[in-house]
Amino acid sequence: MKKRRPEIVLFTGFLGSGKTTMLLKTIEMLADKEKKCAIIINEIGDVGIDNRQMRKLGYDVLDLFGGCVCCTLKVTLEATINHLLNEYDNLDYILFEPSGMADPSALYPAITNCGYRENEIHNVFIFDPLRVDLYQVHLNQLFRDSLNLSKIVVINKIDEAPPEMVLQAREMAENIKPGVKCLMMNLNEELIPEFSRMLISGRW
Ligand SMILES: Nc1nc2c(ncn2[C@@H]2O[C@H](COP(=O)(O)OP(=O)(O)OP(=O)(O)O)[C@@H](O)[C@H]2O)c(=O)[nH]1
Ligand SMILES: [Mg+2]
Repeated sequence: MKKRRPEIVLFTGFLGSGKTTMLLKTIEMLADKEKKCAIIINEIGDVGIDNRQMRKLGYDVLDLFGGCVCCTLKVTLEATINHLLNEYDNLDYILFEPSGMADPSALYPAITNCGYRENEIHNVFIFDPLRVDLYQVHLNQLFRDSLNLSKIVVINKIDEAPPEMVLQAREMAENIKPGVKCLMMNLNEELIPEFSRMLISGRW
């Protein structure tokens, strides 16, 4: 009997916001819970993903990394997701980090073409509070569009950003999307339990 489809989680956010850091923390947490993950990554930034790092995360994840599961998007996203769905019947999660320059809405058709409904796409928007000015001015439209598609906002770098900037980031998100769930995190530490619970339970 075929298992249900893997959950699909997108880590969106602008260049350098913390997508890869969050993704690595997430794999680590999921590997601890013996979940099987595939990663699709668009671009390797300054925090690279390599097999050595993966080896630390335990055999199950490493096993998947032996193949082509950690792909750059040489082929289209749609083909990559279909490949994962066809080749692996034991995947629990597909984690995807698009490029920080990508408009997330452009990615949705590829995912829905693979049989996911739009509301099944768990889009986590990573909002670096040190960049509020940039988002307010130059990237405002992209910010609005990204935020509107996201299921939750992670305001990270709370160890570096002064509290007033964190608050400003939160207010900015809430102004655009009233009621949006904002989780504050220092991604150099553990993910906060609330996020882990959402991911594991599938209730976002
Ligand atoms: N202090 C601190 N640094 C963070 C946090 N989150 C991410 N960083 C740092 O921010 C920098 C960029 O993080 P990445 O995870 O590479 O960001 P990205 O969004 O993947 O970047 P691109 O893929 O290049 O767009 C790295 O030096 C991270 O260590 C955080 O919560 N606190
Ligand atoms: Mg990255």
